[in-house]
Amino acid sequence: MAGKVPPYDPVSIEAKWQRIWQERRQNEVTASPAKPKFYLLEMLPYASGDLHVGHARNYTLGDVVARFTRMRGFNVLHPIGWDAFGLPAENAAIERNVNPHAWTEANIDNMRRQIQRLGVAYDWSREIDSSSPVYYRWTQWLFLLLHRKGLAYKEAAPVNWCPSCQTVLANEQAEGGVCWRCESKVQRRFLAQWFLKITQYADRLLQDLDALDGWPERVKTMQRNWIGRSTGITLSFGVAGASDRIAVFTTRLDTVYGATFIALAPEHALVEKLVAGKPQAGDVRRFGAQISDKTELERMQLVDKQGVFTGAYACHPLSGERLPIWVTNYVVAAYGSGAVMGVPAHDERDLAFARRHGIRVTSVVRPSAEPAAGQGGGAFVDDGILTDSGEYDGLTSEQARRVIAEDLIERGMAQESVNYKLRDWLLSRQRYWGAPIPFVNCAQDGLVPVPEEQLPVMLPADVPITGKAGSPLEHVQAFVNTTCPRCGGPARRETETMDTFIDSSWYFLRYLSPQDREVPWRKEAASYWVPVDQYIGGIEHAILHLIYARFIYKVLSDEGLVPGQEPFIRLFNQGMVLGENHEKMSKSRGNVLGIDEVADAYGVDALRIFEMFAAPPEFDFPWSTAGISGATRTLSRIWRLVLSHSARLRPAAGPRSELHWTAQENELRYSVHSKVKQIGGELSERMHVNTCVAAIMSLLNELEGFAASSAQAVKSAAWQEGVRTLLLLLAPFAPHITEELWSRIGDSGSIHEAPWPDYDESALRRNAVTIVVQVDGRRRGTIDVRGSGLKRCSNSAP
Ligand code: ANZ
Repeated sequence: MAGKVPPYDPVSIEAKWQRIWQERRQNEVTASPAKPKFYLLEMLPYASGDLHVGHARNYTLGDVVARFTRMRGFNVLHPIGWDAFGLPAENAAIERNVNPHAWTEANIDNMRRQIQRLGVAYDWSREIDSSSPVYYRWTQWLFLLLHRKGLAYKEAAPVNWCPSCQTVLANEQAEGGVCWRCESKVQRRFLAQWFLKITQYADRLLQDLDALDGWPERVKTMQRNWIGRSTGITLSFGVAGASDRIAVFTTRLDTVYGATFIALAPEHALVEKLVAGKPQAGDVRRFGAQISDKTELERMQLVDKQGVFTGAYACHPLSGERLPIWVTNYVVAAYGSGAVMGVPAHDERDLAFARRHGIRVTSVVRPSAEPAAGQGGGAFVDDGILTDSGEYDGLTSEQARRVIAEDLIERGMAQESVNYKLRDWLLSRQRYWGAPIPFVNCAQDGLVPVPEEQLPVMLPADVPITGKAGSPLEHVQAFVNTTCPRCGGPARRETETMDTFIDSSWYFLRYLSPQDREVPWRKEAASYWVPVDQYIGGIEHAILHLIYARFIYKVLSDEGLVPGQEPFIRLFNQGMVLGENHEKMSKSRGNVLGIDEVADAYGVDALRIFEMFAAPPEFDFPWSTAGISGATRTLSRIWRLVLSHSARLRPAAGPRSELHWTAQENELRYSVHSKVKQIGGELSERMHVNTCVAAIMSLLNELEGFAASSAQAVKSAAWQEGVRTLLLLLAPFAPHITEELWSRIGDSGSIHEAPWPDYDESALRRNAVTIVVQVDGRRRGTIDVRGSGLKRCSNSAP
């Protein structure tokens, strides 16, 4: 009785429903304490232009979870906005002479259109833009709060300088000695800069990771390593012939008898004093000047361990031996005390250095198990048994570390100490397109914060941007010249802007009260909505963004402004979509596939289905034209299946479980309900969207098979229930086609507001009984009885 089915035309259906959803403001939510909440968030996108199919995967993944969770009765907050400040806009201004504001707005308009086209159920009434004054006013407020709490300070310090971006970079942005954005080699400069004291939170940032069970282990490990907590001993060596002492930090006090030299960072405070009047002074100064442009990280990674002798000696605190003091390129000033006891026999870096400069190598730890396996001329870096270590001979490394520490501490020559690799967050940028730092410089009062009621400090428009060193704001007299809020005298504004990572460190709170002019967010809204229940974003943010956001959240928590200690309960890192050639998508490789292109050709429901199905969501997968065509075919089959029988699929009356089912119907119901159970479980516990789509496709096969099995089949309530369930299960994945079909089979409300189907436990019991048939006491065969009918008989061999 199949009627004539119109062709599936995704493009018109998708546009139609997007318009209707928007008119109905269907995805807008309000806090309602009676309902359980779920805050779902994808990481704030850079407003950098076009979106490709890789972005589509990220937003679709979030959307599937959001729509599913909504159908399950949760009040789901799913917002979006734009990380709109930053270098790309400014670089576009330099390269193409466009206005950064206009460039950013155009990008946002385009990206908003593309994301809307994907059909993601965002609450658009909460959209934020970090470059708008209504937003950055609160970024400035946050900065003043940090300052008030003693967590923001200005200090002259060696900084990472990117010669191409013409700005300083935080350590996190200069990993490996290259700029995180343009990959230029980073230089070292000495400049007065604003810092945030993230180091004060190092222990909490570390400890609280343990309880984040919903985070990937990999990300937690990356954060632990980045914080780099190291416990050891700081002990001091006297300088021969002087009253000075050199403190060194070591984690291997057991090797102390093997120390044969002292290595200092070129910036170490004693260097000048040690070389004063010595013939080595010139060499030492030249060496210092030559390596001063190397960043901390670069120095740590140097292959070539170089140095110069200072001419001075230190006294070993236990053996009394004289140890030459060297200035080296591999000891960094900002870690520990900027000085190291060199133990070449047990440390690779020290060994490389000692070999190069003819320094003695004294082994003091031998392997506990003989013979030493595969030492091969390198340093013996493992723990072992002490030798040539005076009264400590024979102790294990572990015992020796404890005992020697106790002895030295008692003699006042050492103390326990903890060091961190984590550095304070360098916040100021010599750039235009960012939130101005709300401080002024007054000849009389020094650095004075701008009072809160005067915020925002507006970023002036129409500023010439040349890309030359120095902040563009320096040249805008109307901006720079102001009055001191304290004494009313003339003052100059700070002309630097903030690192954009501060914008994204708190944005998820602004979604709670995006238009509020009185407060950054309403406390009641925060206590209802936060923390974020599920956060989704790329692994590239494992350190930078996620550590900054955790830090800021802890500060806000200490102020009583947010509940709990952690902003993101669960974190998911989605994989990338590679080009069809299996390479990372990039403009230079020419393999970028835009959302519009694909949506025009196949529709976005097909795009969504394909991307969810192609691989487990944490894995990368290559784009596949065959794959997306397959997705379109699947959707067309569903279209035909439903519309061929739409009259039969109207909302049914009466509880299904009271009906009497045939064996074939029982089989079908078993399939339907086990899929409901499976998909619900997958989506709420993991995010195995790919197996969900596979289950939906197998259900489609069964429903088609059932319909074709007899002319009467489509009259079956079990089949009708199956098809309606199929649409409900598919709704989060393919929201447009399911909405269209739902409306065509006569359901009045939106499918996305329908409840997620429950599974019927009784349908999951297969009611199978195996009856053994015996004749004259001999087994003759078995009969499987399932549900209400005979299923299968088998005969044993006679
Ligand atoms: C002597 C020694 C002997 C060391 C040995 C290691 C092995 P982590 O775990 O990373 O904290 N060190 C200390 N300060 C340094 C600095 N400013 N620049 C470069 N290296 C520095 O590493 C601690 C070890 O790093 C310390 O222990 C010190 O070398 C070195 F067989 O002291 B050790």
